[in-house]
Parts: sequence; structure tokens; C-alpha cells
Amino acid sequence: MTTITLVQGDITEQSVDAVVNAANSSLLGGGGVDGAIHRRGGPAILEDCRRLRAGHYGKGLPTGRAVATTAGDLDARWVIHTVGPVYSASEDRSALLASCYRESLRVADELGARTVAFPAVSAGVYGWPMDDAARIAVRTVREAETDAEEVRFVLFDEEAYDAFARQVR
Ligand code: AR6
Repeated sequence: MTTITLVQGDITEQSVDAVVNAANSSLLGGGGVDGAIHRRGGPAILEDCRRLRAGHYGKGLPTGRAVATTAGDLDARWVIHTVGPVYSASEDRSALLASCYRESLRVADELGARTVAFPAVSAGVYGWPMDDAARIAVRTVREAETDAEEVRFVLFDEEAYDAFARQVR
């Protein structure tokens, strides 16, 4: 049984087994959640990411997929990097966004992570409307078959928190 919890705050301050990063395909950093995780988690995360790029992920991590690294100095054991789709008004990419949550939880299960913190993937730089991002996130986690005991959505501002709260209610 997975419990969904909501927190308004900074995902880099969470004590969980795994923190999910809203990354990009390069895995080499960026702004938003990605920038915050690398800043606070320190260089060990980027070192792991470079190793992944030198190995199995030479072309980068495809959209909708997930891969784990160390969590460096974060109060977590792993960072699970996932690449959300860029929002498009003309093309329905919601299956890819749902895949981010499903794949991240699959990786979490492989690792044995029981508490997993997610940001609102794609709802920042990638432009996904928050209400729809929240709907897809909550529905996908509810429907996922996972050993995770807690899935914690960590929402940066009140608007995002309220959007997720409407879905969880
Ligand atoms: N904790 C929790 N949520 C946060 C934090 C934080 N520290 N910082 C931002 N958010 P984004 P995306 C919220 O842009 O849309 C990066 O450059 C933010 O307000 O981080 O998937 C990557 O490298 C928004 O609601 O992710 C990619 O290139 C949500 O997290 C690209 O951005 C997601 O915003 C990915 O864009």
C-alpha cells in the first residue's frame, strides 16, 4: 500500500530513500530542480552522471525513462533522474510524462527505495500546465504497482501544492 503525501517546499531538503530529479537527456545538469539537486548534492552526482554518459547512456537518457545515481550530500540514498517531455499544445505527450513516474518507481523498486520524493516533472522549464501535470502525476502513482511505502510530492509553491491537493483529495 503506497501512501501519497504532499509537501510544499524544496525537494533537496527532504529525508527520503530516493529523490527524483526532473533532468534533461544530457544528465549533465540544468536549472530548476536539476540545478538545485546538483548544487546541494555536490559533485558526486555529476560524476555518476558522467559515468552513465560514458557507458550505457552514451546518447543520453531518453524522455520518459529513469536512471539512478548516488545522492551525494543530500539526505537520501539515491537520486533517480528522469526526463520529462517538453509540453506541446499540438501533440499529446502525456504518456511520456506518465512514463516518468512509472519508470522512476520501477527504478526505486529495483533499488529497494521505500520513500520516494517527486517534483512536478515537466511543470517548470518544460512548460506543462500545472493542473494537468498534477492530474497525470497523481493518477500514474495511484495506478502504479510499486513497493514504495510513501510517494511524496514536493511542490515548490502554493499554486503547485494546491493543484496536487485537488487531485489527491
Ligand atoms: N524543489 C521542488 N520543486 C522545485 C524546486 C525545488 N528545489 N525548484 C524548482 N521546482 P523544472 P522541468 C519546481 O523546471 O519542467 C532543467 O533545466 C518548479 O517550480 O525543474 O521538468 C532541467 O535540466 C516546477 O514546478 O523541471 C531540464 O532541462 C517543477 O519543480 C528542464 O529544467 C519542475 O520544474 C526540466 O524542466
